[in-house]
Amino acid sequence: MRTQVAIVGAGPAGLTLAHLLHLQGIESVVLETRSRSYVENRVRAGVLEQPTVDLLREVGLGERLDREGMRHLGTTLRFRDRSHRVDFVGLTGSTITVYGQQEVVKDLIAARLDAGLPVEFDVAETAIDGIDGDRPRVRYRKDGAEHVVEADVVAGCDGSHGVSAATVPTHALTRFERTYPYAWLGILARTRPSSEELVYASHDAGFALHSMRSPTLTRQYLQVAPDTDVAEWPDDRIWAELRLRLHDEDGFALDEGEIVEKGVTQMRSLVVEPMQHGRLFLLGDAAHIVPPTGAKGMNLAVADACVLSNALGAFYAGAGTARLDAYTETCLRRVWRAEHFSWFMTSMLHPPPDGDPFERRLQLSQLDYVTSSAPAATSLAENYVGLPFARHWAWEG
Ligand code: RFL
Ligand code: PHB
Repeated sequence: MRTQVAIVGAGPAGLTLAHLLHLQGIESVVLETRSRSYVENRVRAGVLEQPTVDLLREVGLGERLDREGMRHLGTTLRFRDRSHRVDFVGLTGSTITVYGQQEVVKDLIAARLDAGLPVEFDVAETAIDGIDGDRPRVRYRKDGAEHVVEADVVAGCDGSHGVSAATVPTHALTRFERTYPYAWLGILARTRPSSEELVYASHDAGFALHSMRSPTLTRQYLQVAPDTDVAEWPDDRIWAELRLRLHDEDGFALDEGEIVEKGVTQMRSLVVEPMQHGRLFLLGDAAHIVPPTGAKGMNLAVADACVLSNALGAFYAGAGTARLDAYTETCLRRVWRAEHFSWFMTSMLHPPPDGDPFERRLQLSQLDYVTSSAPAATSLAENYVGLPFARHWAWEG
């Protein structure tokens, strides 16, 4: 099989890229190890930045997002039992939209299938070769048969455990990495949200986040030890800990309901540089990981897809490889800003597991500052709602 762009992975990065390429008349093949129903039901991120929402609308994916997405004008930071609102609209003029990642993925898959373009689900043994030449290939197995896709370019959108980054010779990539001494226990619960906006709580007993997916479904997280086994967390213990950590002196009342999903997520920061090698480009979690506290991961994946599709648009329009050559540099500016913001939010909100009182006082001072100083609050809000991403479509000349 021959195509222009072979895309490995059907998460937000790969599916957004395929959609943006199609709009520019560029052909692609999308290969995904999991089934369609698995990727459409995988519970992950929930916050879309303003620039992500703007892009999705601009490329015809705004209809259900505008109907079902929950637009939030601000968020609450809670510490020392007091709530402090960060007014995104007042400080920046922008908002965020709560809309599950799997809903974005469903919309992207539907758009692709509606255009009569397939996604190859359930592929196995994906392997990439020839990235140093101008005819890279992706091999895979499906239904017992071997397949080969030959392309001009391979887009590695296969997340943090994929094969793409591992295809690049180790001496050609540098990894910048940090792990944190805690993890998140996440739940989905059938109950109405207890607050109109997200609540980030930094309690001495640990961090907690109250979030949501719909008017009847909440998504909530607790800081736990990295080696936590969910079996140690029966429902009663989870609700007791959420009540303790989310408490505020104004009487925040936490609604409880059936917990329909529980999982532990490790907290990690990682960037690989460069984000390209020969004809292979890395996007999204394949190139960088952020801890979820800044709600940036899915947004970065969409931003990378936007940059690469713009560069490929210029390349196929005969403008040469300058934009492709600049892919890493263009993406990394935004990536490192999001890495810093995610690290900053994470470090400010999670009390140190070793109980270090000096560090805890620094955190409380920083929380006090970002909720009482307008310039500090504006900086937090500007990063949270998302900085604009550069885009330039081939069709705009
Ligand atoms: P994905 O979504 O992991 O997609 C990669 C896809 O590649 C497939 N794959 C392969 N396919 C073919 N061949 C192979 N060899 C393959 N190996 C893997 C996988 O099956 C998968 O379908 O990466 P992508 O597209 O880069 O998207 C990144 C986002 O998924 C991720 O950054 C976010 O979910 C992170 N994240 C959040 N991001 C936000 O923007 N806002 C949030 O509020 C937010 N909250 C979160 C999060 C991630 C979390 N977890 C579970 C890690 C909250 C949590 C708890
Ligand atoms: C979520 O709703 O899953 C969510 C919200 C905000 C975050 C992380 C996750 O910072």
